[in-house]
Amino acid sequence: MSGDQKQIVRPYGDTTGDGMVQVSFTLPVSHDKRAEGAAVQLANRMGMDPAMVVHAKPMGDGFTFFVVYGRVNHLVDLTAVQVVERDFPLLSAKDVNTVVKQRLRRKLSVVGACIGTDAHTVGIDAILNVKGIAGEKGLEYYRELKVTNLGAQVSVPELVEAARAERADAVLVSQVVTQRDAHLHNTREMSAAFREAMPAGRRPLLIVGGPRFDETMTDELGVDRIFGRGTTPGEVASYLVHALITQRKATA
Ligand code: B12
Repeated sequence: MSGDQKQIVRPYGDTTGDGMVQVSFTLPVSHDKRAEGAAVQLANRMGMDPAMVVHAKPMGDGFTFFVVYGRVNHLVDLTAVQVVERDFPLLSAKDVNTVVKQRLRRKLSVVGACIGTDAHTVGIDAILNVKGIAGEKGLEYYRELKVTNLGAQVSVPELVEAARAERADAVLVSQVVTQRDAHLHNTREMSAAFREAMPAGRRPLLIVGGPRFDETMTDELGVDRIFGRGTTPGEVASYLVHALITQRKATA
């Protein structure tokens, strides 16, 4: 953090430090004056005062979507913010290939899938497919990585079996749907299955990703790393090298 940056901050809307924020939500009521009043009441109870409905749109029968703009008095203490910082160096594809070739002396095997009923494959494909994302090629592009992408709606037993057959060094799971915490349940089921099926030391690195994961939950979910929205293939490849080769050798 730079020296002149404040430690305590508050939101900025029209003028510095005015505390103005904007939130959106849907209420199960038809759109009328009373519905807008209900939205303001909710915003007030959330600590926004004054609060103003700046957008309201009927969402089918009996539902209204709102955008509310208003002031909060809450402060943010930047020194108390907890996040997972990247604790490994970002490597180029060339460097990843070189380290794997020289130090592992075989291809590094990666098995990926969307598990449970989740069919949102765009995220895992962005990480694995050659096409990649954000101008970066996916892991299939890396000469020294062997990628097996199982696709959508893979069951946990199928995933464990594929990881065994491919002698996976790492298993990459994507979970996008979060309804009823499906992403958390599925991830716990997956990590428990790997722990049961394989002894410690033989277990592949377990990595999950998706836009709504809390990256600090690795221990609770029994995984080695969580990647959130905006992840790029280069970050994942660099982490694989760090966790499976560089760090492992250093601590061995
Ligand atoms: C495309 C899409 C679909 C497509 C999926 C096509 C496909 N082959 O993937 C289709 C139309 C099939 C679909 C269906 C459904 N969808 Co949909 N869908 C989306 C949408 C519009 C975009 C998702 C996407 O592709 N993002 C782009 C990728 C690149 O981003 P990403 O997934 O976040 O991935 C990045 C990171 O998260 C990370 N990452 C992700 N996974 C992994 C894994 C690893 C290992 C790593 C390292 C990193 C990583 O890296 C990626 C690259 O940066 C979202 C809304 C939105 N705008 O996000 C809704 C959304 C995800 N869908 C939603 C829903 C509800 C559904 C349905 C249930 C709808 C229905 N009633 O039928 C079905 C469920 C189908 C199923 N069985 O899963 C909801 C989920 C809500 C929730 N709370 O869970 C969303 C949020 C829409 C909404 N606002 O309601 N959907």
